Amino acid sequence: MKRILTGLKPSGELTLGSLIGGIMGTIERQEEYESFIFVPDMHAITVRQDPKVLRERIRKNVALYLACGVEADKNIIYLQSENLYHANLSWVLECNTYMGEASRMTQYKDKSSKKENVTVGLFTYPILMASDILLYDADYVPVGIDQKQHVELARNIAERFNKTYGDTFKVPEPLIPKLGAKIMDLQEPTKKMSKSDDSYKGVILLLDDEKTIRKKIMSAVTDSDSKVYYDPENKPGISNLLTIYSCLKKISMDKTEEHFRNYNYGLLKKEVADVVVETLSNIQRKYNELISSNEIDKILDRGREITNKIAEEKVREVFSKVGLGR
Ligand code: ATP
Ligand code: LTN
Repeated sequence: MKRILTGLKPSGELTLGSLIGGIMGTIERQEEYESFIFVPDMHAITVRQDPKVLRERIRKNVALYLACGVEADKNIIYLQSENLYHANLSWVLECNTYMGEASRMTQYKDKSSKKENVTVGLFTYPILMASDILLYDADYVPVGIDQKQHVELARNIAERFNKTYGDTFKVPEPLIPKLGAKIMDLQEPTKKMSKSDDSYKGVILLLDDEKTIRKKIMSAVTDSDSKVYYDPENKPGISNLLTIYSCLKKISMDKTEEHFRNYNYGLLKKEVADVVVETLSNIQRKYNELISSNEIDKILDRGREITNKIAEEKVREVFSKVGLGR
């Protein structure tokens, strides 16, 4: 059985973008693949986090995975920080990654140019991500377009390591959704909807209430034309709303365009808001049941046990090939 692996950082509240670009791809494939879904909490501390808030978010993330439709018995769900092998392997991979290739990561360039006090962790972040993936010999990694370059780095590291030390890692493939790989900010539709934004005005959070969701969608930035059709270049706002509708309804863009052909912008927004509210209220109902239950701990204990065994074996093999230890 092929393996699929993905993670959503607990660095902010999860958004509609994290659902469509990150988690939906895994949910759709959970029947046919062996899936590994984890919370990359160590990735979250590349920027300063409030420890109490971070801990709460980790739990929230797991509850949201489950509420979104990840089934606990069909998937292995775990926390990155509960498996010390992630950071162990990451060190060896860092020593097999060149400054040049790590420096080319556009997310690092973007994020570091906007911040002061940039940490070394923000720079080495993609190598820890490579470790997350390579530890488990994942075949596929469903991610949004922003993470594609990181998965490519993981591929390069794996190929180089295999060439130098002999076959050790599976070379993973990114799985980018054809539609919805980049859900845009509703206020600035040329920019990714991001949970680490300062303002959540254009960002739909998975736990937003109905009134907030409707308000955000009804005030989404559009254009001065009045026709509804998909053209991300010239009509980014409208195209983003159509994409959200099409992904959540699981219908093609052709069918979506057809459906909205004679709509005005106000009516389009209302119907998009209806489908978002319906999707998120179902998720929130399940989330509320789960968040205070002890089911989450049971699931994470099982995940910790399974993944530690797999990872230990891989790290032993790597250490031995590199010549570490006795
Ligand atoms: P940030 O929002 O802080 O930049 P992130 O969105 O990269 O972080 P995650 O929530 O961990 O962080 O992302 C989880 C997955 O969801 C990744 O595969 C990412 O590519 C995808 N994703 C996140 N935002 C979007 C978006 N707006 N559109 C499509 N996919 C997204
Ligand atoms: N870098 C990703 C989160 C992440 C991830 C991973 C995704 C960390 N490790 C491994 C897929 C596979 C992000 O910022 N969204």
